[in-house]
Amino acid sequence: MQILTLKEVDSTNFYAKNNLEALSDKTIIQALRQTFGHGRFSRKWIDLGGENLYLSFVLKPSTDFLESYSNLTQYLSVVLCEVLENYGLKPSIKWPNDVLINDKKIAGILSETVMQGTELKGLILGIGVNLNVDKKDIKKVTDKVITALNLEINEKVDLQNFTKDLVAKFFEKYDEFLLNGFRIIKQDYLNYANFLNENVKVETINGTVSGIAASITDCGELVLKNNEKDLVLTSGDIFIIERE
Ligand code: BT5
Repeated sequence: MQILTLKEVDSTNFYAKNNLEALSDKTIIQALRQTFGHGRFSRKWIDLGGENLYLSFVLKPSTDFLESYSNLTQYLSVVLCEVLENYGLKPSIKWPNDVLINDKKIAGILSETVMQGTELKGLILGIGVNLNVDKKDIKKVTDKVITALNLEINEKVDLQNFTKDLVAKFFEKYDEFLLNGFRIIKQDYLNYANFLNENVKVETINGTVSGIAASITDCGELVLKNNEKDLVLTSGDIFIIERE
């Protein structure tokens, strides 16, 4: 495992994709600044200063696509919650993989798959975590209530130590996770889940659906009860949790 640190880059995910051939399995690309960070569906990941975490795991597990690869974002969200707990916090997960502190978003995870025909060339698993943000810059993210680790614990966070802990914890159970899939982290994931039994609205590629978030399957899918029908959602985005 190797960490490659860049002073500034458009996006660590772009860098990893553009240099994929030359990068070996389990390389980490970390940037101190990111000028064009992105999330899912072309959304932006905003750089809130140089002491935050922006990195991508370059993973080249095999040329076939295993089901567990599509749950790596959920695996990483559990790993991140465990690291945040060491700072005395109570993190939660909003399906599928947003990590929140007191309902405020502190991190984002983005997985991108590089295929050549039917052959898997690699998986790029990007993560951004707000570690040290000036209070006045929090409002730079206008469409969401967000937070940063330093604001939650009232002290500066050491970027290097945080990175080391996150990366070490990620690789602790990574090989086991690839072999066994979501079911080995399901209980941990459920312990962090903040949406079960709530009324939720989920944006999917086929439109918005709503219902009660009833459960999570052994594959990490969300089961939504909607007029007595069960909808099983494999991708999407909870954007509203309607608490009574
Ligand atoms: C994500 O997308 O949350 C995944 C973000 C992944 C960022 C990392 S940074 C390293 C690597 N390189 C990249 O280019 N990307 C990855 P999504 O679920 O689509 O959420 C995006 C939304 O998060 C935005 O629309 C904003 O509402 C919010 N957001 C943007 N910047 C944020 C920040 N710094 N902190 C908290 N929320 C933010």
